[in-house]
This record gives sequence, structure tokens and C-alpha cells, in this order.
Amino acid sequence: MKAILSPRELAEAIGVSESSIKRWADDGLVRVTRTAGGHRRIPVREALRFVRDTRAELVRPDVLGLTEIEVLRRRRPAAGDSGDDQLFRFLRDGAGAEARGLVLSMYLEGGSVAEIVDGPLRQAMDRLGELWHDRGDEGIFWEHRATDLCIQCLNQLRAIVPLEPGAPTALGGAPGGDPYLLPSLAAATVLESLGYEATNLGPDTPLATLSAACDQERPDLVWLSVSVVREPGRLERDIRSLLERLSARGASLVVGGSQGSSLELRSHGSLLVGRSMAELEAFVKGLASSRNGSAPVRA
Ligand code: B12
Repeated sequence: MKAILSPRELAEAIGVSESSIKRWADDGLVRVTRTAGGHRRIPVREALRFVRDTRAELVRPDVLGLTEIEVLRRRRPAAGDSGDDQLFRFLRDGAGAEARGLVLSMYLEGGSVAEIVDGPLRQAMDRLGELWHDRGDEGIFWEHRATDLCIQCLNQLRAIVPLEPGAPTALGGAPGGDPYLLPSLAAATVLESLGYEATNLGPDTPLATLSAACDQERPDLVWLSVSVVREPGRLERDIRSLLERLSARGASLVVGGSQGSSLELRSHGSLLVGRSMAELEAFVKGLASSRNGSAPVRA
């Protein structure tokens, strides 16, 4: 993907005239920087923010370096295939460019990251998780490869969501002994799409490590994604003590993941125990409105 575009390149990509882009830039609809010689330049994150917000059609995705979308367009969907079926098939078959292109298109057409993760991505992984029952080693191979492809899809979204200076910060991971990569990465991606600067410590992060990271980084929000619980009593105790430290300085904790709600924890005040990325999104939007809308939370 290109990092910086000229007005002509963005114009070509969305099939409008260069003078329209320059006019929109001068009206503040597209944010530009200037070269030393005074020429307008558009960071690609800003260009894609504009494409998404205005639902502009990407007629030449190649100009932006989004070759995945071109690859996807060349692949005809099987008759009656929904976007969800398509993603499942691409992940199962190792069609990485197509999977990335599809997820990117869903986002650029206005889908939120939370909707994409709770919907097509989770459904595809649920279906892949059933395959090892019938397909044994082949099913496990598909599951591992699909996990890697989902990581690529999510990291690609992380590379294009707009960045705001002075964004609130979030930090999180999955607890010690929990090997699941995607849920925590998905939470980081959702938070970044909502205007946070997120640090993902990933799977198998002991709560003591998470707590030390929080003391050092002082994030506004902490997430914990729980897919495997080894010692529930101990994990609950560690989460309560983390929550105490966080609440003392006005930060919030969100616990989720497929086993998050099996823990003896109840949502209250600065703790949310949620089952979906939609709940994470709603909680974050609630936080922003209780701070009088000062946090840069996007639609
Ligand atoms: C990929 C995968 C693995 C991979 C993980 C690779 C990796 N490093 O990440 C590996 C190979 C490690 C694995 C291993 C095992 N797995 Co497995 N795995 C899966 C699979 C297919 C996908 C999981 C995934 O990433 N989903 C995508 C994420 C995004 O979805 P999610 O976790 O549900 O998250 C959603 C919500 O929980 C929520 N959420 C998540 N995090 C957060 C955080 C916050 C803050 C909030 C608010 C919300 C939230 O939002 C998300 C989107 O809606 C699932 C299938 C399934 N149905 O979950 C099986 C599955 C979980 N695995 C299963 C099994 C049996 C195993 C093994 C025991 C297999 C074995 N015999 O070895 C081992 C156990 C591992 C262990 N150490 O405990 C079973 C569990 C059955 C059960 N309930 O006990 C499942 C359900 C498959 C099945 N249908 O049988 N697995």
C-alpha cells in the first residue's frame, strides 16, 4: 500500500477529476499536508477515511496499492454465496489475498470493525472449528492457516484506520495459559477503529505482567480476552485486584472472550464483562459521552 498520495492519484482511484480533489482539500473535506514546494499530499489513511465516509467507489484500487481488492474482484463468488460464506471459503482454502480484499472491502463500504469481527470473521472461525471433528489433521491444518489469514486481515485494518493525535490509550491481552491470538488482536483493532491507540500484549500474558504494563503505560482502558481458563478462582482474584488499581486512577476494564462470562465477575461502574465486540464498542462510546464527547470515538 502507498503511504502518501497526490491529489491526481486519489482522483484516479475514485474516478473523479483532480480539480474536485483539490477543491475538497481546500474545503477541508480531505485533510492534506503540503510538500516543501507547496503541493498537496494525502496520507493513505486519510484517503481511505474519505473513501469510507463518502462511500466513494474505488474504481482503480491498484492506484492506492490495494491489489487485494483487484484480486477479489477477479474472483466470481459462487452462486448464492453471501459475504460470510465467501470469507469462510477463502479462509479454509488459504486464499489470503481474497480474504484480505473481502475484509477490506467490507470496511471501506462502511462496515464497522466490530460488525466484521462479530459477524463474518467469527462465523467463519466457528465453522472452521467444526472441521477437525470430521477432517482430523486436515481440519486442524485449515484452522491454523485460517488463524494466520485472520491475523493478516486484522493487521491490514489496523494499518488503515485513521490515527488521531492525543488519542486515549488502551492496553490488553489474553491471560497466562491462554494461547488464543485472534480475540485479543480483534479487540485491539476494534479499539483502534474507535480512535484509541491500542497496545496488544497478545496471548499468554500473565496478569502480573499486564498489571505491570498498566502501571507503566497508564492506559485509559484495559481489555482482557479470555478463551481458556486454567484456574478460575485465581484469575478472578487477579482480575479484581487489577480492577482496583485501574479504578483508583479512573481507568476502565473490559473482560470478554468465549470464556469471559464463565468467570464470577459482574459488570458495574468501570468493569464491563461483554460477549461481543459490539458490546465493547457500545461501552467505549458510553465512556466518551460521559466525558462530554471529548474522546475521539468514531461511528
Ligand atoms: C483457532 C482455534 C484454535 C487454535 C488457536 C490458534 C491461536 N494461536 O490463536 C488452537 C490450535 C490453539 C486451538 C487449540 C485448541 N482448541 Co480451539 N479453536 C479455535 C477456533 C477454530 C477459533 C477461535 C477463534 O480465534 N475465534 C475467533 C474469535 C474472534 O472469536 P471468539 O474467540 O469467539 O471472540 C468473540 C467473542 O468471544 C468476543 N470477544 C473476544 N475477545 C473479547 C474481548 C473483549 C474485551 C470483549 C468485550 C469481547 C471479546 O468477540 C469476539 C467476536 O465476536 C475455535 C472455534 C470457536 N467456535 O471458537 C476452536 C475451539 C475454541 N477450540 C476447541 C478445542 C476443543 C481446542 C483444543 C482442546 C483442541 C485439542 N484437542 O487440542 C485446543 C485447546 C487449546 C488450549 N491450550 O486450551 C473447541 C472448544 C470446545 C469447548 N467449548 O471446550 C472450539 C470451540 C472448536 C470446536 N467447535 O470444537 N484452537
